[in-house]
Amino acid sequence: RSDGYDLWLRYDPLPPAERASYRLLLRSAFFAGDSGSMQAAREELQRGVGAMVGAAPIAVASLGNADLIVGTPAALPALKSLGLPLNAAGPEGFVLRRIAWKGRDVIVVAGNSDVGVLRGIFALLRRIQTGQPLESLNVVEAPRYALRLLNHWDNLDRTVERGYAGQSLWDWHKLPGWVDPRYTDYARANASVGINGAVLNNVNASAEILTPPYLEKVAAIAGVLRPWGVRTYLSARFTAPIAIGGLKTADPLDPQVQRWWRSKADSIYRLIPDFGGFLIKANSEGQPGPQDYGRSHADGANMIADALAPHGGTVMWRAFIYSPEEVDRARSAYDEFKPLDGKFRSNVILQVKNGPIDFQPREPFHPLFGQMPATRVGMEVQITKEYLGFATHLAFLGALWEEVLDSRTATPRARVAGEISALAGVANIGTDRNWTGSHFDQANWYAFGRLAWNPTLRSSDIAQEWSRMTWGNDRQVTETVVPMMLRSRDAVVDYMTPLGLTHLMATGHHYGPGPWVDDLERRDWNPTYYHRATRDGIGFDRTAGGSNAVSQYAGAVQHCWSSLECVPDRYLLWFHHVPWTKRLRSGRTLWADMVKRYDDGVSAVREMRRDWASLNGRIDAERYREVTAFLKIQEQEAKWWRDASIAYFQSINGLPLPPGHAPPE
Ligand code: GCW
Repeated sequence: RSDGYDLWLRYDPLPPAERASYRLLLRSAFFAGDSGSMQAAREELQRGVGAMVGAAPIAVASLGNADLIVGTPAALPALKSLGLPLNAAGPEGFVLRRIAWKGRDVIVVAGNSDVGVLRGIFALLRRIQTGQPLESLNVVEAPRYALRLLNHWDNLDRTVERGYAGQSLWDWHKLPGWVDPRYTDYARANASVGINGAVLNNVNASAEILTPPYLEKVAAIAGVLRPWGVRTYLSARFTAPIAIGGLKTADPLDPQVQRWWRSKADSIYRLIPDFGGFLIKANSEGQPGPQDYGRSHADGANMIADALAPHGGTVMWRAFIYSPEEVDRARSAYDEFKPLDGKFRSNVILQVKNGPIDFQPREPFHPLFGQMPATRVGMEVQITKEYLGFATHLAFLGALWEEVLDSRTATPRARVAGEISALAGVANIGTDRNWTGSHFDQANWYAFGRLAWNPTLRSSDIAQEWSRMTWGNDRQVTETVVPMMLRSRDAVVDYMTPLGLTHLMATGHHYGPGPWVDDLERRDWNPTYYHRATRDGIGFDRTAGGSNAVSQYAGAVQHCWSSLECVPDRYLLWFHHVPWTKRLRSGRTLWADMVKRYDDGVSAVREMRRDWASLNGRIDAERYREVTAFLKIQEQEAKWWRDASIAYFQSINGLPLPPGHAPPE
């Protein structure tokens, strides 16, 4: 298929020589067990190997003549004698090993659970897709985080908040009577990268999702996702006891309210025994919450956590709060939640966005990471590209997430990745044939899953895997596509918000430039609030002389970012208000450097177009054409960003354009 429906699970036929060598290793397979997950594993193996190698492994009923042995020690006790490192695989991981067994060389795919085995099959298929040898296979993997979740911002009318890939996948109207086969392909894709949960509905939640008719629909989806190791979660509206329960209050300390949530949880678990839990946006952007009743975020989260606890469910309580009264929006979440450290139940995860503002092309990491030692903290990233050009701009977010996960927190060795216990990604998925609105945005879904499984993976390796699986193993294609992907996010930063600028997008939809906007009802929504440009300088002073948001960071980080000498250029105007004439590390003045970066952003996109054009004929025409057209849009809009931003800032600082700057076309 060339419409992108198959995502990275294309299983294109391999070249003849490779086919022959893989075929010898994979003629037959023995599967221990017949659970839904094992059936899924068997079918995926047969589908993948069949398509790539030309012949699917024959399922055999005895071990003796199998090339491939697949199962758990519980289902196949003989696995216990092989000395496999299954302890290191944990409940969801796997072991892949080529091993001599009874005089024959076999490939073993083992896990401690059938879902682990399924993930092992996907890992094996990925190796075949990317042309890696299996002769000395010896792998053990376990996920770094127990919760690796997609958050769908899907409304019940099938619109998707910040969705750029069509309608919501969930066809509520036809559920539960009709269960779209697409849900299975969705689950397969998630399983292939290790995503193990999905919050089905928007955090700006309608209470209706918790009514019995909707819960039956949810249960039907959960039934499809289950064998693939993906648990179902829901966003809950804090005032659901009023909206659908007939109560007069949603006060978390009110016994009737507590009872309502307990019985709601009980009825959900009767329908969905492995239900994952609730995601909650409370007292944020107009959503109701415990503070409406004079209670704290901990009171609210704990009350719902107590209702889920008997069933093993989790509450993910979002830390995304801010109000126009704050001195600085970037300070809000830390100021509110830091004093609550240690006050949350053990089945609460505080879900914190990667940066302190809002999914911008670049932000420093959120100051709550590493500073809530007595709280489980999860990171929320946005896979959908609300502030990064929607679906047409190519921006590989693996690079963004790698940067955040890798950021040093307090001590030189501590990294954000080590401070969190869950990763959530706001999904970019919809009913478009290619799922994500563009072919390259599939890479962001893929990279999210891979990093949630293993946050030490390099984004360059992830891009390489994805490119080979998606565009094929042609070396020239890989060597062109991977560098395009790796520079793409910095290009977006450069043409939208260089040097630590942030939140300059047009109002509401957040598409295109709007740095001049200054008349919104909430001051903390105006771009001028963020850039603070004057005739003399630009940037938000977050040092001790300003909002002092920098004091929320620990030790060396605080020290460095407070100082103009030490702060990296990429965060310069995030933390400092700097004169236009100040010389930067480049030797250029701030103004000249900024203009240069806008130019660089445009040039980078122009080069991406040129590089892509060199692949004409090496990629199927349908996908080639769409990417070509999207890159053209991106170049036009990169110029729009550059020209509008430079003209606006010039209208404030009155400075001439630096020499060498290409005038607007
Ligand atoms: O990024 C902002 C978005 C809102 C979103 C909010 C949030 C779901 O503009 O659309 O609402 O963040 O994360 O809650």
